[in-house]
Formats: sequence, C-alpha cells, structure tokens
Amino acid sequence: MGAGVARISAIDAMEILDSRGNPTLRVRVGLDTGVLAVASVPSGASTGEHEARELRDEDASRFGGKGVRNAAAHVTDVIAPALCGRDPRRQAEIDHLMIELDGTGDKSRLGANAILGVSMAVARAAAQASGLPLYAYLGGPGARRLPVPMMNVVNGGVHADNSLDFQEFMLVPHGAASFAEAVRYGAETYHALRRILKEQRLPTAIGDEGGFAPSLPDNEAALALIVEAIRAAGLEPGRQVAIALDPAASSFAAESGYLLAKSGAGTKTSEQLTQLYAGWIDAYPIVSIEDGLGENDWEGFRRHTAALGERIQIVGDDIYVTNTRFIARGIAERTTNAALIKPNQIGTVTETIEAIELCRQAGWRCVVSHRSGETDDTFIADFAVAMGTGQIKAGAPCRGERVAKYNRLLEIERELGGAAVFSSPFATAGQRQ
Ligand code: 2PG
Ligand code: MG
Repeated sequence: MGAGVARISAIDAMEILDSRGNPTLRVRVGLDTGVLAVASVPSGASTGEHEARELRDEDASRFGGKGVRNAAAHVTDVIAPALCGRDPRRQAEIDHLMIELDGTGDKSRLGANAILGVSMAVARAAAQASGLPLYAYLGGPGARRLPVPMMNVVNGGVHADNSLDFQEFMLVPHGAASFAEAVRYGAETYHALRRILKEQRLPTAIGDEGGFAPSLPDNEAALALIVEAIRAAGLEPGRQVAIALDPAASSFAAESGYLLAKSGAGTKTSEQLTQLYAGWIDAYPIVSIEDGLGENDWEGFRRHTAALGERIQIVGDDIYVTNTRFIARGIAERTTNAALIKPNQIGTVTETIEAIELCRQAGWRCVVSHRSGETDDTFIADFAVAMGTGQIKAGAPCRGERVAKYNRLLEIERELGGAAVFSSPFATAGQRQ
C-alpha cells in the first residue's frame, strides 16, 4: 500500500461485434493515474460442454438473443464497485474476488465474458502502469520465447458450410529461423493453396478462421492439397512446414461413435478414428492432433494417446476446457500429452495461468488459442510469449482479427531483438517426412 500506487478508478463495458457479427463485450479499466486499458472477449462455436458460461441476454428481439447487455451491466453495476480503489497488479486477488462475487461454479451469474473482459483489462492496465509491455509484465524478464504458429488454412466442421467433417487443417511452420520467417512460410503456403484451389476450379471462399472452405471428396483430400501447397511454395513438407489437425470431434460425436455426416463417410468408433489418424500420420507430416475424439470419450482418448502419443502431440481442448479439474484427471489417466489453452473457457487470467502451470508440472505442452469468434484484441499473443508455451493457434494468415495476433507477435519479436527465441517443439517432424 505504498504512496504512488496506481488504483483502479473506473470500469466500464460495452457491447461490440465479433468477427462473425455476433455481440461480444469490450471492457475498459481506468486507473487514477490516467491509464486506460481496453480488452475484448472472444467467443467459440465448437464449445466444450464444461466451459465457463458466456452470458447472453436471451432477448430474441435483439441479435437473435445473443446480446450481452446484461453481462455489460454486471461489469458496471457489480464488478466495478468491488474493484475500484484496488491495485491492478494484484491480479490473482482481483480474479478471486470476481469468482466469489459470481458465486457459481461456472461463472454463469455474472458471465464468464464479463469476468474475463475485466480480468484481461486489469492485466493490461497493470502492465501500462508498470511501464511494461503486456508480455513482459505477465512473464517477467525471462519472457522471450516466440510461439510456433498453427495456422488454420482449411476450415470445416461447424466453422464452414462444406463437405469436411474435421474442423481445422493447420500449417505448422516450425522449421523457420524466426517467428517472422514462420509467418512468411505460412502466408506463402496459404497463397499457394489458393492458386491450387483456383486451378482445380474449387471455391476460394473462406471460413470463420480465414482458412479456405472447399467441398472436397473426403477429409484426407485436404491433407493432400496442403502438402501440395507447401511444395508449391518452395518449402519442404515436414521439415519446414508440418501439419496439425483439430477435428473437433465433440461436434460430430453421436449416440455411439462418431458420425462423419458432412463427408458422408458414415459412423466410426473411437478405434476406427484413431486408426484413420494413424494412417494419416504415416502418409502426411502431421505433428499434432487436437480433439481427435470427443470430450466425453475419456477411455477412447487414453487408448488414442497410447497409440499415437509417442509419435505426435495429442492435444485436449473440449475435454479439459482450460480447467485444472479436468486437466488433473487427464494427467492422472494419460488422456493426452498436451492441452489447448483458451482464457475464455475458464474465465480469468489467473485460472488460465494455473492451467498452464499444471500442464508444465506434468511435462505437458500447451497451445495458447484464439476462438472462432474473435476481435482485434491481441491479448493471447502477449500471453503466449509471457507463458513461454512455444505454440499458438490463431487462425489463417488472413482476416484482420487473425493477423492482428500474428502481427502483434511480429512486433514483440522485433522488440526483443537478439533476445528473442524461436525453436520448434517438433524436432523430429522433418526426419519422418
Ligand atoms: C477450437 C476453436 C478455435 P471454437 O475448437 O479449437 O479454433 O474453435 O472457438 O469454435 O471453439
Ligand atoms: Mg479445438
């Protein structure tokens, strides 16, 4: 409580639009020193069952019920009075106070969107008050690792109206010497892919995360196209640019098994899907599969990881929802060997950090991630560097809300200069291909 400590003096929230044209929250936190920090909250489409609850107005006369005026009112009427006068650097205390104010297990009273917006804006305000960039404030002097980007260049599943059951086919330009070079590999491959689609008279229209969304004969055809594009860009598949998948299998999990309805490939069991992926890992330079099975298929996942986990990274997204309760179970049961990290799945910056810490203790890798509904907010870019996770997925190298994150990382790399580190967590990928 020393003299000259900046205090929170005002918190305000408003309804803005996300990249899909749905309402979301923007929160502003002001300090008594004149600092003003802003944060905008993302929103998913393929959401996990146990995610913290994003509060929507459910008033059918506005935005199809998706308005967030109530969440905004909770920020100004409930959260602001409790936080004004506090030191914004006391992030964990502030986040826990909001959790208590909410009082539910899933943040459904105040809304995870309301709480996360404040949590992120408080972190930014504290960084500004400390005179530090956000990554340095959150990560300390050791924060200098730029993440390998996972760039979603073919969109399917619930992110696109096409024939692909699997949601994300991503480029992993891990063999670059720097983040900037990785972005170049990704963008050049993206453009090569566009040319190939055009030559084959396939549509080049894009899906929610900026990737192309063609209707192809089957899911595997997307992999063949991507490898062709990597080569056409003059790059080496595997060694320079590898592939990651997010089938988002919860979204096509059926009563029993998995229904590949969009491609018309019928129903598959967990074992059959795992076999399908195993064959693809033999044939294509795949280094990571996220949500290859559904969020309730714990036993299937355990066998899936036992079968594939020595060869590639197996990431859990919907099954963990950035929640230490589920991650702890995953660690105990060897469900995966990595976790996806999305701040809005859990609802505060502090709990997101706790999820990463737990993964780290278990020797798991983490991938910091955007949502399919995004804004121009670049919080996750700084956050990935602060946490040194070494991986981020932020969509295609296309669309403003996606490139905003990559552009912020370019800026951070430049600012770090010679201290910046960029290295692949997938050292063996090139040797396989
Ligand atoms: C995912 C995400 C982000 P959504 O499944 O990993 O790509 O999609 O935000 O729709 O849940
Ligand atoms: Mg996912």
